[in-house]
Amino acid sequence: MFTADQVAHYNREGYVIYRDFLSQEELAAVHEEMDQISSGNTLADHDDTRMEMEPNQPPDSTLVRRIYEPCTYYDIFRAFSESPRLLDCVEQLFGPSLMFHYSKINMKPPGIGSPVEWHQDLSYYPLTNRDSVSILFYLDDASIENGCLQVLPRRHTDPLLSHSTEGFFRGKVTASVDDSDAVTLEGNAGTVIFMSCLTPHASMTNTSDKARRTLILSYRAADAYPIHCGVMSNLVETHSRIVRGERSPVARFTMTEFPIPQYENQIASLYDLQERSREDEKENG
Ligand SMILES: O=C(O)CCC(=O)C(=O)O
Repeated sequence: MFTADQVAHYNREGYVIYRDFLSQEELAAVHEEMDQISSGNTLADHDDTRMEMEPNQPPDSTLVRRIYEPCTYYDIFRAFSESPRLLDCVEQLFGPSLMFHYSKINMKPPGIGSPVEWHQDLSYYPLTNRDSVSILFYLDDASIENGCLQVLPRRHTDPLLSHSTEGFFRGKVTASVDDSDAVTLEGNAGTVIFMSCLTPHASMTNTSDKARRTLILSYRAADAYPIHCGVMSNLVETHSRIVRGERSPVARFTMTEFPIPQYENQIASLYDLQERSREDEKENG
């Protein structure tokens, strides 16, 4: 459970840190499962329905960038997504009826791990209200050098920032970002960060020789319904399920308008969208 101060911090700042949430035993079990999932996959030959590889490595190299939807495909993570200890915290934020939304593991391997530019998660999946949280579990010690999370505090009550140019979704904030008050969230393995879906966040390339793996789970209030905007909604909703309380008979609206992400070519991951956008910016000066 959160303390009252932690809940107040989340509501005021748009994020809160919970240190030592995971035990050493839980971390060891999760590490073993991740090793098994990744094993045998190379850039040239991998299961692209389950994972994305780091692109800048030789074809026979094995660095995974992201594991897709672990809480759908692997029992250990699914059990985790339904653990009362975790849901008690989410209930303190959004009340008794909760939907699990999606999950992923970002691997940020040593020396190469891709950067993540400033973005707000809600830009990817329009909802009728803002009661959605992204929960990041550090599975390794996370520092500036290996690309820990950075957040912009107290922006989660503002309108959503633009993530599009020329009518197309770029997967990152496209206006200039004032990051002078960015907070760097270093933490030991086992630390968990609860972050509003509207809190802008980013992380740098992993320049160290240490991995920075992070499990990310998203939940929302049961009355935060998805606004349907094509294939992407279908993809993300495949994984959603009620994990506590009841389905809501009504959708609660707190937004009068919501920008719909339009994909230029085909649906792409955050990494691909941001990479493409960086290349376009270079080409166009
Ligand atoms: O892995 C990270 O550092 C941040 C990831 C993130 O923001 C995302 O995958 O949406």
